[in-house]
Amino acid sequence: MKSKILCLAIAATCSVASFAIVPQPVSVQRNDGAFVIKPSTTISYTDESIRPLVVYLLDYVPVKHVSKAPVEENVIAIGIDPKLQAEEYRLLVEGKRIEITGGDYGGVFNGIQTLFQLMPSEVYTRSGRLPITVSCCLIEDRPQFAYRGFMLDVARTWMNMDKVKHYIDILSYHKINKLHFHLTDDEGWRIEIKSHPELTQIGAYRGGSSLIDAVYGKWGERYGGYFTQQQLRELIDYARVRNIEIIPEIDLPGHSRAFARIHPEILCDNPPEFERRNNYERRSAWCATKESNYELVDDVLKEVCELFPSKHIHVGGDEVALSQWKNCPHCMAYMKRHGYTDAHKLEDYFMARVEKILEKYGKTPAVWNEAVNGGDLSLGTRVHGWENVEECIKATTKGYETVVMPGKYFYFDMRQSPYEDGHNWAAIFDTEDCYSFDFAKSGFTEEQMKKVAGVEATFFSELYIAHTPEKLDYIEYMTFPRMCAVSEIAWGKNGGDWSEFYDRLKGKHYDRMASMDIHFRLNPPTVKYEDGELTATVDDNSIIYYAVENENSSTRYVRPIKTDKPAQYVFWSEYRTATSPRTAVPEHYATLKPAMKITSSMTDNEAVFNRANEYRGTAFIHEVCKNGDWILFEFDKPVNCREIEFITGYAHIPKFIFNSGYLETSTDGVTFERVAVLHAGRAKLVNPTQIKAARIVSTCDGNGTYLVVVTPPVIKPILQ
Ligand code: TNX
Repeated sequence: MKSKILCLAIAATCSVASFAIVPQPVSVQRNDGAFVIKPSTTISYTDESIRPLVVYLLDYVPVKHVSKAPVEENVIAIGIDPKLQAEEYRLLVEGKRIEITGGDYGGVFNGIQTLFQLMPSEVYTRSGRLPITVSCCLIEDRPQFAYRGFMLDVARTWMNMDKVKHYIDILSYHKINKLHFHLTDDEGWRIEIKSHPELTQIGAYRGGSSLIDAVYGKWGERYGGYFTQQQLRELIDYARVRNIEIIPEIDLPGHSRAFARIHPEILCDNPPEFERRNNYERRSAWCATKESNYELVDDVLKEVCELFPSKHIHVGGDEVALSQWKNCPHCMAYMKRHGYTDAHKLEDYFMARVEKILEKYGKTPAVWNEAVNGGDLSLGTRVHGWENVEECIKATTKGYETVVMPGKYFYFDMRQSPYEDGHNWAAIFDTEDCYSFDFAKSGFTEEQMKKVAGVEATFFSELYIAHTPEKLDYIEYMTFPRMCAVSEIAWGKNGGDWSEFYDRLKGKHYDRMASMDIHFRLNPPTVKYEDGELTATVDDNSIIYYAVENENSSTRYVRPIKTDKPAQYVFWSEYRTATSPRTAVPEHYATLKPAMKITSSMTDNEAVFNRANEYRGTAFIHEVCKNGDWILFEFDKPVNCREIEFITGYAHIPKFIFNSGYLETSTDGVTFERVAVLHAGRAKLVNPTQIKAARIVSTCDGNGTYLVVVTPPVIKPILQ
């Protein structure tokens, strides 16, 4: 007799966990028995519009037969039922057949993704192995939000076609349906504009002979790339098959330094001292009042609108440096004529002109939240609320369709624990923090929720230009599994139960992600020191390794380590394609703060260094470094330690550094000896003795930015 276990997704202790589907479906009923997909199985379809999904499915499940006529048995039947909602689906697995019925194309696609998650994870490797056994079940499912997005910043870190396609694949496996494509920014222009080939000829490359400043250690080398319109069409089609709409972004009127290096005439007519410092062009915004600027914007947007089928075109509107407009005679005169006292009004004016251009080409703007501060944009505009929750709520209250993406939960360029690389301006947050996002607890009312289009996660990549060459797997480490959490929120989970979700993640989804070839992040091991023994544990199936600090080794951890110096051990774990950050007992991170004084050839203003001298934080030197510039650290008493690291730039943000240079030290404060070259703006000495002074010397002219940051040296005590 067949026993049926009714199992709604909300019930905690049912067999849903054994399917461990991400994002979790609305309802799952598990039945006895299984369907076996064999080479002889047929894929049948009802409707020409879903024919691309047959081709898609065959790539993962290469059965021998396809039929447009109905087939009764040994079949995977896909079809559309208009009674279901957009993107809704019903997946029925019985002993004789599998049936996927979607409300539309997207619904069928979503059903196929859920079917994949009922299979062994190898399905994602497309190795073509059959038979595949699928447990019988009935899954009925639909998304809460029509907008489930991810933003990829290819302007700062160049990614080629294969990488973007890989991203489209892995996002679509998580039922993400919008790719916000950040194509232009200060550091690069990545979209071919046929009427202005110079934009990509020059703007797509940094360094070497390019007008675009190199960033971080690639001075002599011209590097980068761009998408031709033909390639973009290919990506649009590739994404469309996978139920993803690509929404391009041309960031205006700020974040336009790359454009302005090629067309300086777009900038305001600022006084010369305002424009440049040591050859560094400070201005990045289009002048709001030059009429010719709107013609240029029109040239660009015309081609963008022709190319991309999306109704919305993202036109930026974030972080406009208003000081440029406030110091421009034309902008000031315009403000005076119109009685404006606030320069934000000029942004409203600029964006309203852009909206008119889009309208002409049948499109609607999407913008970052600052662009609707004044409220001149029409209510058809879609707002991306990024600064914080309040800005999202404000936009919904004004009546704008809003994509909720406050940095605190959705910005994956934020580091995930204190000692990892990455920004921290919004928060330091990991997958668990991300999963805790809750609309109601964040203050959204029911009325405001009606204006929420959905959620979006981002990866802004300006920090990862730092890695040589651009380390794309680092982006995956930053993105997954946080993206899995966002996929659940986007699908409908609100303030979900972390431990239930984490069980699904590590139970099955880690294997899926590994088979998807995602280089994701694991939680770090928990490290404890008790009774002379160091132990490390993990809460997943990963393998633990350890190393003695500053030794180039890696040993598998199998049993507690007896030691009287626990602080020198660092631990991490690995699982297939995934890795955790390194971690250690708290004493490992303890530092000494001996009295010292910092001076530099770049400034004689001692106050600049006060914070750093007292180890309360960083010092900002508002100069561009030149070859031979130095920063001198003088200690009141000679320092002995097990490790000392001298750092230019922020410790966890590889920018504002001496791009190249060396470190010299002195035991008497008078004679110096060169002891190390800078790597990534820093140099570390192990077991140094009697350091009375140290000097970092630049061998580069400029660092691609307008300042140098000095972080106090990190000094680790000798272990007793
Ligand atoms: C703010 S988000 C920006 C980006 C940066 C990001 C870094 C937004 C609209 N502007 O230009 O890359 O912070 O987290």
